[in-house]
Amino acid sequence: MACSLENYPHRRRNLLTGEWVLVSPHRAQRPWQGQLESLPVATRPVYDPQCYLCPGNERAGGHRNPHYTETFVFDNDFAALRLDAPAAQETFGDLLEAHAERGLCRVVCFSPRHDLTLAEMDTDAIRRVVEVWTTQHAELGSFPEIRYVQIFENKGEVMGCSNPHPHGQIWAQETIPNEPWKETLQQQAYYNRTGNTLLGDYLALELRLGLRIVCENAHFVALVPYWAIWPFETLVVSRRPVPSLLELTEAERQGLADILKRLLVRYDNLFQVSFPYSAGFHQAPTDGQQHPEWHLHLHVYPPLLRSATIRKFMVGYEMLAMPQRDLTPEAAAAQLRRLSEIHFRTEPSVTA
Ligand code: H2U
Ligand code: ZN
Repeated sequence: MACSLENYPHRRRNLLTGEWVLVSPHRAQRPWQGQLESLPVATRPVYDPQCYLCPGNERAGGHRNPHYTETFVFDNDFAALRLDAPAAQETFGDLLEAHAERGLCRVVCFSPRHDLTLAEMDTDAIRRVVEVWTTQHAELGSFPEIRYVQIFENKGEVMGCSNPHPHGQIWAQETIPNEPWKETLQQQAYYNRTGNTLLGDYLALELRLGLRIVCENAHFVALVPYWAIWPFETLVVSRRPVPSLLELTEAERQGLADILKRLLVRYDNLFQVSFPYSAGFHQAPTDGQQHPEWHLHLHVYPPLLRSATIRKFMVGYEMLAMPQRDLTPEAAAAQLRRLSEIHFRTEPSVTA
């Protein structure tokens, strides 16, 4: 069953935030005379003496990286949040309000290899990154000041990533930020009403409909959400309703590495380019409360629309009114589903 509104402008509700997205399927064919953005597939050296993330190199703050061989985590030298901020606030009547925010920022190098991306690393190496995310989440979440841990990656210059060396970031802070806060409220309301997690029931429905599934394994499913905003946006959901990475079994952590590998290879294959995106986990707050309503998931927000050089811009209408998309989520899922899970840059000799 396809969406009964697929030929007409319509709006869809985002289950996780309660917000709406405008879908205009008939516009997908409109002519394009705008910017052609070039994203060359550059070949990079295995080690770059100028890179501040490569093993053994000096960083901007004067610290020197160890000669790490797998993953490496360090405190961000230009952290947006600090633990030593004073507990201060400022208000002007009920009009203006500000509060000091304490927190910590870390950088996670995924690999010593300057030339790889997560999509090009093997599943065992991705699994080690999953382990680091998990232990970092446990460590940062156990600080009494920290109520939310945001693990994310900006990949590609187009997403504002400053360095091609494969890495992600973790920002951990005193309050629950806007996006996970909206999701907390939506998930709580649903859980209180039904006793099930919102994403557990949503996933069961998507598996039954089969329209928006991209790939799956025994523990995780990658799908284009019904309410996707970005053209090829995906949501990776655990089959078992767990609040965070901390509750995953060993087999589930392996399953997460496997689904990431397969999804990211598909993305690279879509336009035969190292696919840019911002991605990150949403998990239960680390505020000392039980969060049975929370269901671990990963959002992947890639900007590309039609080719390696044509991206979706979130501008006028989106900035002023609401998110809007042309390509339907069902069409995007069908395109991603058709792709190979063998990376387009894999040399035949390497796979043999
Ligand atoms: P991006 O992934 O968005 O490019 O960020 C890389 C981070 O690395 C950025 O937050 C940090 C920047 O502050 N960084 C260091 O901590 N040390 C350095 O020597 C350079 C960059
Ligand atoms: Zn490097």
